Amino acid sequence: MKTVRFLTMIAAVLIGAAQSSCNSNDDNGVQDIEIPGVTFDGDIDCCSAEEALQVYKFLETVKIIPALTTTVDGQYNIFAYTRTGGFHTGYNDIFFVATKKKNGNYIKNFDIEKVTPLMYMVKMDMYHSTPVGGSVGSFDESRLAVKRGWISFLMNTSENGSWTLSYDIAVLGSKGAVSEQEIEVSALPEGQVWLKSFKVGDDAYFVSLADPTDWKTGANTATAYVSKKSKPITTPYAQATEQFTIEIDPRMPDMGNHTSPDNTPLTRQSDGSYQGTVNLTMTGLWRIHLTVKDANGNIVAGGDTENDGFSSLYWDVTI
Ligand SMILES: [Cu+2]
Repeated sequence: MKTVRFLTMIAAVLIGAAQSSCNSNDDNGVQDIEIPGVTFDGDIDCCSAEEALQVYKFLETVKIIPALTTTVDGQYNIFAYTRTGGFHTGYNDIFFVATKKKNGNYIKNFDIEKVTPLMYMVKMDMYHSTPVGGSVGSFDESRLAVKRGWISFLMNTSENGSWTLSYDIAVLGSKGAVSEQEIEVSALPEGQVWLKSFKVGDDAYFVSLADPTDWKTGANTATAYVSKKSKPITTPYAQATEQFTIEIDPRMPDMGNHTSPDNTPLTRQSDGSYQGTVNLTMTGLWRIHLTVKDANGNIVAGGDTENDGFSSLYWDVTI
């Protein structure tokens, strides 16, 4: 009974905001409900109690985005989360969880597809999309019921324009969608610039730095994605198929542009991300100058000396 009660409590936590509970019959306001098929081995569509606990614990580290939650076929709840419960310019992880409406149990096999952010630009009276991760997959081995994707927003919401987000859902044979829900994209604080663009011939590329908020003094793994602007620009910008190398030169512009040792270039990994090591020797503003090379080692972007003698293509990260 303990496990069943625990899962029921998870359901109550997840659904609580959206649904008022009736027939509360204990002092926690948690209902004792029958959960068919749930035993100490868990739910066939989800997880063991331990796996469910891992998902539950993870969800305590993120915040729900109410506008992006929905119900499919009256049977399944789909919830979307980010770290902050909002979005900002540059790279954002977005997480999805599906539950059974009747008992709150997580569902392992569901698909989130066609994640489509769209910005309406008021003055130009036109729409454009932005870089989006290739596919929404399971977050990791211990949390298969959490799906993760990412969106890197080119611009923040302002009087110049606003964003909507849409996505399709397939869950246990049912299909649903979230359609053009308005979302707010805030600007990053001063000293944080995580998204830059460059051009190669007629093609525009975007280089998004992922989650530098986790960085500390010392060696950090830098993860980035290179995306290619779509034609038409209302199609989400997919990851570029070309292989680049991103060389980094971190400098502190407020401290005579001193650098740091032991940085390694970001190279393309099997999952399509780019990874390298950035070593930051102290706290403060770091301007990470970039030189992008193609597969043959030719410089295709950055690598100039137009910014105080350093590449004019750079990310800013303040730690
Ligand atoms: Cu825009």
